[in-house]
Amino acid sequence: MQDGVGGWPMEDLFERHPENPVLTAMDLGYPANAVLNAAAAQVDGETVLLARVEDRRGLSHLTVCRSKNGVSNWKVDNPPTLSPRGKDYPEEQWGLEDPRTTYLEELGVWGVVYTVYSRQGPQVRLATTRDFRSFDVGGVICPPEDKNAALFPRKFNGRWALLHRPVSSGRDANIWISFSPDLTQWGEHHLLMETRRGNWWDAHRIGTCPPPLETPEGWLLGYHGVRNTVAGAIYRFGLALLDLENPQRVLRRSDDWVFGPQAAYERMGDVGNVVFPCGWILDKPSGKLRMYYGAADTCIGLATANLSDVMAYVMSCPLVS
Ligand code: BMA
Repeated sequence: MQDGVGGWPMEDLFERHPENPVLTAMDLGYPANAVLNAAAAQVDGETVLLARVEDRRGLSHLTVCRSKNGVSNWKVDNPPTLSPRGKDYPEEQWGLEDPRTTYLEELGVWGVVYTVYSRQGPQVRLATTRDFRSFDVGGVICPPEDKNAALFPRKFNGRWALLHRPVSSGRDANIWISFSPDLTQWGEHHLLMETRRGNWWDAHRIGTCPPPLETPEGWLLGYHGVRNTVAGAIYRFGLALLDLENPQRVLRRSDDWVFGPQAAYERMGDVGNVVFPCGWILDKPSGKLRMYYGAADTCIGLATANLSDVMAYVMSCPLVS
């Protein structure tokens, strides 16, 4: 399964787990089409994935999957953890998608931002939870068309910060950063990073992947880049580094993608040629970073890296002037 077709197999920073895909629709214990694009957290000694599950209507909900080793024996919430709530919430009518979660130490809660999908397009909703068992579901914080949101874990000069991807019709899809005093009112919108156009791997759309990770060198930002080809879009993953105290400054950006569809389960599926990480977990004692990603919009894979290798790589990337 490991090697895909074509392409020089890169000396990947991230190593695929030999048991990939680690979670498939067959593991859910209820009928579903696909499980993909999961937020990830380490809670009370367990790996928690808040996974997007696409049902057999084509609509998605979010459900918690727990595992002691983060690889197998998933215990899956059934009924699902968060589902569209019916006619009083028309903004959710086409489903809930692609969550990212960040521990907000000051508040003692996990912030979860996810896409809610309506006739007017995708938007971002915020929920909070202490344990991934009960959730306080808040309002829509980014109106359509917006998605791919992720919170920073701490405030900057008294304001929370959010990465997200607003799009207006016919325009590029770029990463923005916004600020809020209370997680509810968001403003001070700033364009953070743009697509590179032309033949670049991140030519057509970019969006934040897992939430930014704090390191001594800066905020490690993982993002997906999309290139449209005559055979369809290819979703790959690259890195950038943001200034630690002023995250609206991009310091470095990788020219190359660091993770892309290679294995058969990434090349083939409902939407082939897609890797889409929404969560990573750092084990501080070992420095191992575990990244969970949607593969071909069908299943979930796990890839690991040493944070020190990732940082050495990102520090070798070109400076952004
Ligand atoms: C993006 C998102 C993801 C999806 C990807 C590939 O626009 O909607 O949920 O994994 O497309 O289809």
